[in-house]
Amino acid sequence: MNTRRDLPDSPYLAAASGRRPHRVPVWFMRQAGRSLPEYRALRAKNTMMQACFDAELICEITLQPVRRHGVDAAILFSDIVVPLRAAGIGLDIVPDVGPVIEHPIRTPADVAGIGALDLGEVAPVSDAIGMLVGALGEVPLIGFAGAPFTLASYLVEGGPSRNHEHTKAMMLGEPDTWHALMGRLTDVTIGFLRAQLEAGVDAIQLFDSWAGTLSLADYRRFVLPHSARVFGELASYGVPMTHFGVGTAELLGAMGEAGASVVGVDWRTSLTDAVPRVGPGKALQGNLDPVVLLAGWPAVERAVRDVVADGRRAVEAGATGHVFNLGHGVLPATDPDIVTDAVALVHSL
Ligand code: 1CP
Repeated sequence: MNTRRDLPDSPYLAAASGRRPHRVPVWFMRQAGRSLPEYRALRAKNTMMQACFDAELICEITLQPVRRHGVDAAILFSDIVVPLRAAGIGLDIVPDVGPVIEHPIRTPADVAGIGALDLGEVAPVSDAIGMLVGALGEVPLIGFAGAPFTLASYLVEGGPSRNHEHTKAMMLGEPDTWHALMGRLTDVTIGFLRAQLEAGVDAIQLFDSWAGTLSLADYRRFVLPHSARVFGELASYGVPMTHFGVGTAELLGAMGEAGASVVGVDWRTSLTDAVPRVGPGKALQGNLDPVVLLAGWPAVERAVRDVVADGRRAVEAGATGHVFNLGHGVLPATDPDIVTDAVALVHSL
């Protein structure tokens, strides 16, 4: 029941698939969420987990930033831990903290206890996607999942972490347990993305937010084969696939090799410098520092113009396209009007 739409005029889909867009496409990671008063109003009446498993709420929250900002893509409202919950793992998303895991995964027995993704549990996500492709008109919908490493970091640590010490201890000290865990998480990620693709998303993004904590050698040995399996198994859908991480300047080449068509770049690396790192045949997405949006309009205007100009140079240098975005997500304290103005500025350039 693959219902994917044909959206030939979408600037996002054009830039992400190596065609020439009629304007620079822009969307923002975490464009839905706490920066929006209309989101906070809905969340006051529902927990994050209730919202993530309710088709009407998923649909409404996904549409909020599209209505308000006029962005060139919607991103499905969900969270990277939603498929883990749907695989039977006890967890919650705690306000102002993030995902918290009831029983951190530390031993081979813990790993063996991780079940498969229950597709029935994520039916509200599929239902929401069906509603969204109707409601969005010409605006494409990006589906997403967490990459195996970033999911593993939450499961092994038990929650958000600065140094990922338990995660790296398992990875380096018990490689068999590590690869078994990554194998199971890869299956869960593929299952969740496949469900979204079958329901009609127009593109996907794999968030490996915390991969930048790894050396290139460790990334290649312990992470890349698993993330490459995600892209390999989903390539036949023929949709743009973005691979994103933070602090990944040294990993950009390997992240491109994993098989995505678009590689996310954070603000630490210029888009032009990213081109030879990422290698030929890839589009770039990024890379405004999210903190700039808190610095007042003159600073925002300057930085937006710089990123658009850098994106043009990157395309001249061989990138197959540029999708304007932040280098990481919109911060909750961001004034939504600044975001709307930034979108309009990108479109005017
Ligand atoms: O209290 C609240 O209202 C919840 C805040 C919130 C929201 C709005 C969380 C908790 N997750 C989300 C939605 C979400 N998460 C989206 C869809 C919204 C959009 O982008 O417009 C997406 C794509 C994510 C993905 C996500 N969740 C990532 C990868 C992207 C990134 O920002 O790096 C990660 C690492 C998470 C975990 C997570 N969930 C929530 C928080 C606060 C966190 C981060 C915790 C940490 O710092 O480790």
